[in-house]
Amino acid sequence: MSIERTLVIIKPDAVDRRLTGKIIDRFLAKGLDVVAMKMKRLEADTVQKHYEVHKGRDFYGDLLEFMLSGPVILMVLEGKEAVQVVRVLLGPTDAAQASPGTIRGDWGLSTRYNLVHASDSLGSAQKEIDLFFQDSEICDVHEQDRRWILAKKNDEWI
Ligand code: 3AN
Repeated sequence: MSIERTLVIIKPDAVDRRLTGKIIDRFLAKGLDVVAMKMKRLEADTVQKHYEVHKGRDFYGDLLEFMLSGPVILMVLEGKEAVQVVRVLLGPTDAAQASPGTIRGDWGLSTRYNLVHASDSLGSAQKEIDLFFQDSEICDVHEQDRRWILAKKNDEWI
C-alpha cells in the first residue's frame, strides 16, 4: 500500500450541472487530500495531448468539443492507493453500467458526458499531472496542514 497522487478533471457537464461540490466531497470523505486545484477553460492542444490515445476513434471529435465546451476543475488528489480508489469512486466509463453509490452511477447520464476523468494507472497519473500542473502549484501536505483536524498540545493529540 502506498501514498499516490492522481489527476482528476471535473468535466464541463458536472460544472454546468453544479455537481462540483458533491463530487469533491466524495473524494474528501474517502480520506483523499486535494493537493492542487484550479478552474479553467482548457486549450485545444492540451486536450488533444491528454486524449491522444483516442485519436482516430469515432467519438474523438465530439470528445474534444465537449471538453472545450466550458470550464473544468483540475485537481491532484493524494492518498492511500489514490489511483484505484478514485477510479472505484467514479464507477465505469459508461454511466448506465455504474452502480448506485458511485459518482457516475448516481449522477452520470451517458458514456460521453460522464462527469469526471481520473488517471487509470500510476504511470498515466504522473504524465497527466505534468500536463496540467507545474510542480510549484502542488502543495506538499504536512502534519501541520491538518492542525485543525489533529490538534496537538504539549506533544499530545487533543
Ligand atoms: P475513462 O474516462 O473512464 O477513463 P476512457 O479513457 O476510455 O474512459 O475514455 C475517455 C473519454 O472518452 C470518456 N470519459 C468518454 O467521455 C469518452 N468515450 C470513451 N468511450 C466512448 C464511447 N464509446 N462513446 C463516446 N464517448 C466515449
